[in-house]
Amino acid sequence: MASDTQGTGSFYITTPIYYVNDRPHIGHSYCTIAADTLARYHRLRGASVLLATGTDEHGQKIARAAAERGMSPQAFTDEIVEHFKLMWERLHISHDRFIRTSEAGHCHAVQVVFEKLKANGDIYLGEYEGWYCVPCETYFPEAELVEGKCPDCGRPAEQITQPAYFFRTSKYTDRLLRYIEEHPHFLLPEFRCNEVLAFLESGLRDACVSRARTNWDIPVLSDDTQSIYVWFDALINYLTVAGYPDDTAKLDTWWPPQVQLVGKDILPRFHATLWPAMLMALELPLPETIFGHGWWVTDTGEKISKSKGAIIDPYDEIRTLVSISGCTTAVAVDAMRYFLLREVTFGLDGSYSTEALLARFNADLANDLGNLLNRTLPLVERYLEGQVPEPGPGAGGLAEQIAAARSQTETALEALDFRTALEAIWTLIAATNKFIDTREPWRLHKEGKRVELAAVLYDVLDCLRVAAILINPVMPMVSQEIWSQLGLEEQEPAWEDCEAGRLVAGTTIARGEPLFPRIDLQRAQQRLLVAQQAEAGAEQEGSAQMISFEQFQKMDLRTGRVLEVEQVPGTDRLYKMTVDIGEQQPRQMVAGLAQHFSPDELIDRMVVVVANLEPATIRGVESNGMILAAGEEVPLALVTLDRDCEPGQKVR
Ligand code: ME8
Repeated sequence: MASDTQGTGSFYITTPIYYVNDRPHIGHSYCTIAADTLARYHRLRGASVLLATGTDEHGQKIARAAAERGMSPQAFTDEIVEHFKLMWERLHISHDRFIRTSEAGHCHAVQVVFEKLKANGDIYLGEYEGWYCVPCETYFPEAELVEGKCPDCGRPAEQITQPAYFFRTSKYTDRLLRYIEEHPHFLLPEFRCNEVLAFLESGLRDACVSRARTNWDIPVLSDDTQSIYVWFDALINYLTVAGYPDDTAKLDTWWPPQVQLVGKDILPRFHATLWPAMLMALELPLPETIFGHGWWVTDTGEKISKSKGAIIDPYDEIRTLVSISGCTTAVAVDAMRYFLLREVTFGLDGSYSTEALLARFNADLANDLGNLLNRTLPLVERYLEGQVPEPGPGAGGLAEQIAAARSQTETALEALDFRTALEAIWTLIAATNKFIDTREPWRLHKEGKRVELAAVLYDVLDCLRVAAILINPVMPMVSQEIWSQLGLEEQEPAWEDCEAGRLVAGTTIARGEPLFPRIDLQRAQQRLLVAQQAEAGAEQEGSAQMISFEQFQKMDLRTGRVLEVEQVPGTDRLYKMTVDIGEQQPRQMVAGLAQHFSPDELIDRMVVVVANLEPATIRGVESNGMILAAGEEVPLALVTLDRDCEPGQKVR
């Protein structure tokens, strides 16, 4: 369970540090929004919070990406880092620290850890023989490859043999197993913990933690032939942020982290094994909870990741929401934050679609929360001169619902179950809407029941106030907006005020524009469709010069022997040719070679033929394939073969 600081302690929470080989997408944003939500929750409860995120900048993958752009790795990472910083600003991420692994202080920390473990024998020199996946920056034993390919990303792994340093992960297997069993909240969710246990029970192999010296990794201080493996370097960022190794006072305050959020992809191999083993070797306490969240895929089931290309930019989605609904950007950002945390149970995979975002916007935000605010404030203006009334003797009708929503939200957030937390808050919102329906304040007004009317509207406003606090960690801007519409601008929201009856009578409300304009879903869907079609068209145009490997593979190129050549009657340019391409019958083809090649130059020549070109009738003669020749306007040279081979061979 994520430690409950009860407003007194410190709360250190981390996200993974993201690779900078490309721009941030919805997957990174998901994890960072979840971390931000917990950070905001604990701040509201009065804890001192350290929310850290950042970028993982070393390694061959980054060096290659930089080289492809003709840039130095430093210049390249400097540029990409800005995309991450901008994205976090746009998504209202309240990080206290953005760490880059290229910072001098971090390089120092990594070198200190390495030398320390080398000195105590936990790091030793050996020989690495095996397979390495460059895009994943991961070493694999042969047995783990899938048909010679990386088991994670499916791309070919490279075989390498080199002297390298190893970390004695194996030595810590049993201790780690025991630790996990004794600390049920160490690895969450539970089903992922079981996966890790299974992984551990097969025994840990020592981890290779260095490679031949490169110019874009942290050098091993005591051996100038070696650089430190990027994962070893990256994991230490969590220590650097907390002041390791020199700022011991800071380290005392912040170490260990209460919560470390990571994607399920980097849990078993790194955060649940290598990382705790490194901490054990350093004799440092382990994090309280490491949570492996699930994966977002597109609604066509494609993984959303930088290395695979199917990228969803959350800010593009936010802009779409603004243009379709007419809400403000700040509200749309919060709607996206809400959607990501509400749509899927944290820990499980989810499929992303704009339609689902719009549907949630309408159902939960416009119809439930927005409607509650929009129907209540005008009643207060109309019947109560825009002032919060006295609670009155009949008040407190929603006190139980408020208490339940608060305690359920707390329990759920402590367990990192954002979805259940939001469901609890929405139960309160629904109950309040229903309360209005059944108490009918308009009727009370008509019947002149002023005290009762005041009591009902007080309860509703009080619930809105509590809801604004409860949603604050997930939707800080919307919370603030509701807060000021309730006239509470002068007051700081605090978690402890999630209690019925704390709204001060006499407060003047300040009704504003509706926050969540309702979307016409049918029209929106049509707009999305048109936009998608336009995008697909643009993509097609843009890629006219390029074909994918799959497209290339669709071409059936084969060797052929020219058997017969004769002029197509009535033309200067065309030959009717028969070509043996290894099939039972030779093929007939029409080719524009007549002005540049005599029949004798062609007969018996080996040529290359496109065998699966659609049949065509040219000047009345059927043509079943095309003979390749060089030359843009006129055929200058035939594509022939430099060695003898049989007709019908595949050309690739
Ligand atoms: O692994 N759905 O960095 P990375 C949900 N640098 N979350 C996703 C996601 C998706 N489709 N795609 C990415 C690295 N993520 C290392 C980490 S930490 C010491 C080093 C999130 O840029 C998810 O949290 O590949 C995942 O763990 C993280 O981004 C990996 O980002």
